Amino acid sequence: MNFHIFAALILFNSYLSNCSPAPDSICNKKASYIFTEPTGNIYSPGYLSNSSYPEDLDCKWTILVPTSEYLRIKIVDLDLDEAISCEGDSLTFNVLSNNERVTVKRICGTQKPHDFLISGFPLLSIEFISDYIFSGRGFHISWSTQKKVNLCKPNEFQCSLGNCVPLSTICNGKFDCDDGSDELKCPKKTTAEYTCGNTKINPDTSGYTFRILGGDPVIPGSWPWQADLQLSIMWPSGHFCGGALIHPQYVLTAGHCIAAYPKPELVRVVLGNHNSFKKDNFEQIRLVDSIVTYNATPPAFDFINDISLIKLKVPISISDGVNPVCLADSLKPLKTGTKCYVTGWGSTHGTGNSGILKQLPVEIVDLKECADAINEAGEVDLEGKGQVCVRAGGGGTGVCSGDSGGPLVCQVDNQWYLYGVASKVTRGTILGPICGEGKGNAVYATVASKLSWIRDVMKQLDQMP
Ligand SMILES: [Ca+2]
Ligand SMILES: [Ca+2]
Ligand SMILES: [Ca+2]
Repeated sequence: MNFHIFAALILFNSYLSNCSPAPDSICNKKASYIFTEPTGNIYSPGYLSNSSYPEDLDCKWTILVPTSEYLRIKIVDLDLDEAISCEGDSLTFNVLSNNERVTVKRICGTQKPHDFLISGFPLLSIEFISDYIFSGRGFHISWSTQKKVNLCKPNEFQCSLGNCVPLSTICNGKFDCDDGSDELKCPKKTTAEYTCGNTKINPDTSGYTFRILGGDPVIPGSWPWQADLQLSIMWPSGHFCGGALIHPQYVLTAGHCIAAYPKPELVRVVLGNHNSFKKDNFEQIRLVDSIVTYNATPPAFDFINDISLIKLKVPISISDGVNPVCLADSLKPLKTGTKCYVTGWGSTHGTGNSGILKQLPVEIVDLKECADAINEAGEVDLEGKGQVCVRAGGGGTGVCSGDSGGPLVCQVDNQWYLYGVASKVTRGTILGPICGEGKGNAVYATVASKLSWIRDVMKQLDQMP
């Protein structure tokens, strides 16, 4: 073992186990079992004896990667708790970069991610944590080292997300990769025809339920512009904000959502999503080409005009469950009392259907009457046109953390128009964010006041090579 790797190991692990006992038995809070073999398997405790893993685990394994080789990780089997940010049980992959531990992937749930490569780092550390509720079958990981920086066979193309498709499918006009990356470097095609604000599957707007905090699950595909912004290192969800598809290649969201994750490579956008933990019929994953924030360069944003525009690397394909919404312009002003809808995967605080897209009917309320939701200095422009306020039905309903960036839509002449993106959905308190209190007021950044900006940015970005 050369000195550099040894020093890196010391940094990685506060205590090094001696490399002898069976890996399955090494699982205490201090030691990390170190593998130096070119291939091998790692199992969660109990996996090989068909029993679920114990509670309160913190297991660590480290794999050394020979210089100028790459480490291929395959998740052979996976059965852990599922949570939006894997806050229950989780499997985390860390590398050491400039003497700092950097997480490259965190997974949970039961949906196996594609194989992935660790390249350019001398070692990989894997950490498995379990909490006190629910244990599954666990996991089986296999690894191997290889000399080529590619996961696919010679006659295959490697998609950005890591799966392989035949070379003949590149630029054939169909999206063969989950993320559409087989159609990325192709001569530009004219954009597919579509009618904005059109739903092939109609949302259920029959009832007036008072219960996204307490909201009702939607009919899958009935809000076809709903975008799910996810942290790219997380799997299967990593949801952190919502968004609205306004063109096959553009999504609007809130500026403050992007402020937290200001680089395109940190964000993955999913259209047609319904259940955060299962693959849905209409689902299309897209990576991000660029992000532009109104009035600011991320990570800064404008509290009043809280909007960012995301350009996707590859346009989505229009389907029954994925279709852009129309942009509201000043010719369609909102009257106080208009009934509109908000949608999102935001926090439900135990009101049910966590991880499922929910809808909530809201009423447009006068901004000045909306003071309890926007009482923080510098965050409100009561005279301006940058914000619109909505009110849910009361009784602890409303939008909440995680709904930010999501759409406020109203139906005009059988078409749905985007009037705003969720900007201020919680009220900061010393106990943490509160939502759904009082009448469930929430502030949305208006779209009509930023139409010319949106069009200018799209024009500029489309002219870029
Ligand atoms: Ca658990
Ligand atoms: Ca293709
Ligand atoms: Ca899904």
